[in-house]
Amino acid sequence: MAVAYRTCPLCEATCGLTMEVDAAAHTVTKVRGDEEDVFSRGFLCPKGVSLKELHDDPDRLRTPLVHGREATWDEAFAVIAERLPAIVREHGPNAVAAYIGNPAAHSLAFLLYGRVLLKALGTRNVFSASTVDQYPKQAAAALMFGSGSSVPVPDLDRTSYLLCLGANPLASNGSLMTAPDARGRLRAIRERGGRVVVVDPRRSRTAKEADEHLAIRPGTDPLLLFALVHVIAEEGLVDLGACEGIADGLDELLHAAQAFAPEAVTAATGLEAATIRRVARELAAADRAAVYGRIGTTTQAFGGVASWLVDALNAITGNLDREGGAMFPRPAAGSSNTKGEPGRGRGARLGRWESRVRGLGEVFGELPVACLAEEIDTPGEGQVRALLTIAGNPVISTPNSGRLDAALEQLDFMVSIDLYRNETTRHADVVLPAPSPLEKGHFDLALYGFAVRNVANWSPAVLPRPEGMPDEWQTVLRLLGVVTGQGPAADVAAIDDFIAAEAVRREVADPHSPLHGREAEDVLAELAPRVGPERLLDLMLRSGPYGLTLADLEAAPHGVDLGPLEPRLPEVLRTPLGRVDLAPAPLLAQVEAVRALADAPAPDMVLIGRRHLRSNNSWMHNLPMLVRGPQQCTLHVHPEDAARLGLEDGRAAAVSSRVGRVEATVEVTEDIRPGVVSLPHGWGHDAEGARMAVAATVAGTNSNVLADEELVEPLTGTAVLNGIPVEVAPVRAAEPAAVG
Ligand SMILES: Nc1nc2c(c(=O)[nH]1)N[C@H]1C(S)=C(S)[C@@H](COP(=O)(O)OP(=O)(O)OC[C@H]3O[C@@H](n4cnc5c(=O)[nH]c(N)nc54)[C@H](O)[C@@H]3O)O[C@H]1N2
Ligand SMILES: Nc1nc2c(c(=O)[nH]1)N[C@H]1C(S)=C(S)[C@@H](COP(=O)(O)OP(=O)(O)OC[C@H]3O[C@@H](n4cnc5c(=O)[nH]c(N)nc54)[C@H](O)[C@@H]3O)O[C@H]1N2
Ligand code: SF4
Ligand SMILES: [Mo]
Repeated sequence: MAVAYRTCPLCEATCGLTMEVDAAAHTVTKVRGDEEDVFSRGFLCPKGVSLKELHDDPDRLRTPLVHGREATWDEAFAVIAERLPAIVREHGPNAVAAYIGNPAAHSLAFLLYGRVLLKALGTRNVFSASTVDQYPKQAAAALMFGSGSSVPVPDLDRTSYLLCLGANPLASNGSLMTAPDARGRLRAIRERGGRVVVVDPRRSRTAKEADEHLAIRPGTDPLLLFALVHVIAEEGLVDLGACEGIADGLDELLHAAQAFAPEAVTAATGLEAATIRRVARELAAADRAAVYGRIGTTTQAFGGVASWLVDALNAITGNLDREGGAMFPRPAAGSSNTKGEPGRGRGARLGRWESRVRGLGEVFGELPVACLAEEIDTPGEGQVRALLTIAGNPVISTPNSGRLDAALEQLDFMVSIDLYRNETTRHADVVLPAPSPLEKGHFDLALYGFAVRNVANWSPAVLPRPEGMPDEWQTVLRLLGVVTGQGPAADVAAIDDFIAAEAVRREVADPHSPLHGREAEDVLAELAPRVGPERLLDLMLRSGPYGLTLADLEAAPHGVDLGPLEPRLPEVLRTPLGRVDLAPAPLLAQVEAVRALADAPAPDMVLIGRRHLRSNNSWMHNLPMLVRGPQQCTLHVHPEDAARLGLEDGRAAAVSSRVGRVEATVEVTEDIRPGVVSLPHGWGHDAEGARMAVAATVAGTNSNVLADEELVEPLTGTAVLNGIPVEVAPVRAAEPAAVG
C-alpha cells in the first residue's frame, strides 16, 4: 500500500491529506489529515474524507455524453466542431456564452488555460460564480488598492480582536481567508486573551464560539460599518497606521459617515447604539485588530459598500497592513500585485462594456450572471445561442433558477466540462468529463493569494488517469483548437508549447520580472521536459517573489512554509497614483442610497442562506457519507415567527418571492433572528435527466428559485442572495403538493 500526500481541492482551506493508495484497484482506501502539512497540521473536515467516495462514485462521468448517451472523445469533439464554429460564423462571437463555476478556481487546467480559451472565443458574454459570490469584495479592493487580488486577509494567528461579518468559517472553513482549521485558529485568539465578535442574523456555529454575537438585520451591514466609522471619527480615534501619508479620501470617508450616528441606524440594523459605540471603541483600542467580511456581506444589496467599509475600518484603526491586522499575502506563484512595477499600476477598470438586455456593467472581464437567462431568452441581435459551462451548476447556483433552467432548453447548442450529469449539464448536447480530483495534479494557485500564512504546496496526481481519459487541461486546449479553427483533433501538445513559449517571452521581456533579459530558449530548456500546467506553474514559481521551482515543491510533499504575512504597503499597490483610495468615487456615489436604507420600512420576512459543514455548494450531495443523517436543507424559522405564521417544526412551509415559490421543511430554532428565514443553497436535486442517484433521494429545495435576478449590487451586478423579501405560509395537508 503506497501513501500519497495531497492538498484537498474542495474548499479554500487547502488542507494537507494523507492517502493510502490501492493502485491495483485504482482507488484510495483511507484519507486522513496530514499531520506534517506545514499549514493544516493534520486538520481535515468530512468533505476531505469524502474524496474517496467522490472518486468511486458510479455516477461520476468517465466518458463523454452526447445527447445523454455515452460516446467516445472523438465523437464528442466531432459534434462540437460541427456545431460551435457554425454558430459563431452565423451570429458572431457574442452568440456563445461561457459560465465558469467555483471548482474552476481550484483547477490548474482552468486557472492557467481558461483565459486563453475565453479570449479565443472572443465573447463578451462571460459569466461566472464570482457574481454570486466575492466580486463586490474584489472590486472594492481593486478601487482601493489597484488590484482585485489585493484583498486584505485577517492575520488570524496574531490578531487579538476579530470583527467577523457575514462569514461562518466553522461551517465554510473560511473564504478569502485561506486558513485550515479556522476553528482552532479562532479559539487560539480567545485563548491568548483576544476577542471574537460575530455579526450575523443567525447564531451560526462561529457565532456560538465567539465572545459576542450581534444579530444584525440582513442587508444592513453598511449601516453598521458606517456607524463604526462615525464613532471612531467623532471620538478622535482615527489612526492611519501604515496608510499614513499614502492614502487619499480620508476626509470624504469621514464626511460620508457623519450621517450614520449609531442612533440613526439602530432601527434598521436591530443593534443597540450603545453596543455599536462600544465595538467601535474596542476596535480602535485593540493593539491588533482585524475586520473581516465574507459572503453574507458581499451578496447583499450594498455588498460593494460593505466590502469597502470593512477595509476602510481596518485602515482608520491602524490595522491595515500591520501584524495581527488585515494583511496582504505574497503568494509563491505570484499574482497581479507581485507583477509589474511595485507600488503602481493601471488600477481598477470596471464597466468597460455592458450586457445587451439590461445594460449591467462588465466586471473583471465578465458580466453578472444575474443576466445570463435574459441574454438567452430575449430575442434580438446578439442573443446568446450557445453556452459552454466549465465546473459550474448555474441552474442551482444563480438567481431565478426557474428562468435559467427554461432558458437553457432554448439554446441551439451547449457543451459542459463536468464530473456529473446534473441539473445544468443535463441540458448540454455534449458533456466532457473531467478526471477525478485524485487523477490530477493540484496547486491552489488562486487561494494562496488569500492565505493567512505564505505557503506553497504542490500535489502530483494520486492515481493515473484511466486509459483514454485526457487531463482537464488537454480538454480545454482541444476546445481551444476547435474555437481557433483547427478542427476536432488539433495538436494539443503544439498549442501547449505555443502558450508556454508566449508566457516565457512575456516574462523575459518584463523589466520587473526576475527572469528579465534571459534568453527565452534557455528558460524553456530549464522548464523541459515538463509540459502542461506543470511547466506553466514552474515558470510562475521561478518568476515569483521567492524564486522557487516546482522541483523545490516536489521535494517538500508536506508543503513549503514561507512564513507569516509581512507588511506590503506601499509596494503592494497597483493604483495609478501609487496611493490607497479610502473613498473610491463609485462607492461614495452609493452613500445616499445606503442612507435611505436606514429609514426604509423593513419587509415583514426576508430570506438568507447558510452553509453546512458536510455540504459544498450544489455538487457533493451524491456522496452517501456527506448526506447521511438529519436533512440539511430545512427552512430555519424563529419560534415567534412560527407562532405568528402558523408554521410547525417538521411540517412544510411555502416560501414565495417575486420570482418563485418553493416548499421546504420547517425547522424552528432560536438561532435565527425574528423576521428572517434561512434556506441553504445548492439543493433541489429532483430534476429529470440528471444522473445523481443518491442526491435524488435527499433532493431538498433550490433556494435560488426565490432569488430575484433583478436585485443586484450596484458596483458589480452581484446577485442579492441575502435579504430577499419573501412570504412564508404553512402548507396545509389538503392542498395538493406543489413542486419547488
Ligand atoms: N442562494 C445562494 N446561492 C449561491 C450562494 C449562496 O450563498 N446562496 N453561493 C454562491 C457561491 S459562493 C458559489 S461559489 C456558487 C457556486 O456555483 P457553481 O460553481 O455554479 O456551482 P457548484 O455547486 O460549485 O458546482 C460545481 C460544478 O462543478 C463540477 N465539478 C466539480 N469538480 C470539478 C472539476 O474538477 N472539473 C470540472 N470540470 N467540474 C467539476 C460539479 O460536478 C458541479 O457541476 O453558488 C452561489 N450560489
Ligand atoms: N461546508 C461548506 N464549505 C464551503 C462551501 C459550502 O457550500 N459548504 N462553499 C464554499 C464557498 S464557494 C464559499 S464562497 C465560502 C463562503 O464562506 P462563508 O462566507 O463563511 O459562508 P457561509 O458559511 O455561508 O457564511 C455566511 C454567513 O453570513 C450570514 N449572513 C446572511 N446574510 C447576512 C447579512 O445580511 N449580514 C451578515 N452580517 N451576515 C449575513 C449567514 O447567516 C451565514 O452564517 O464557503 C466555502 N466553503
Ligand atoms: S476543510 Fe476544505 S480543504 Fe480541508 S478537508 Fe475540508 S473540504 Fe478539504
Ligand atoms: Mo463561492
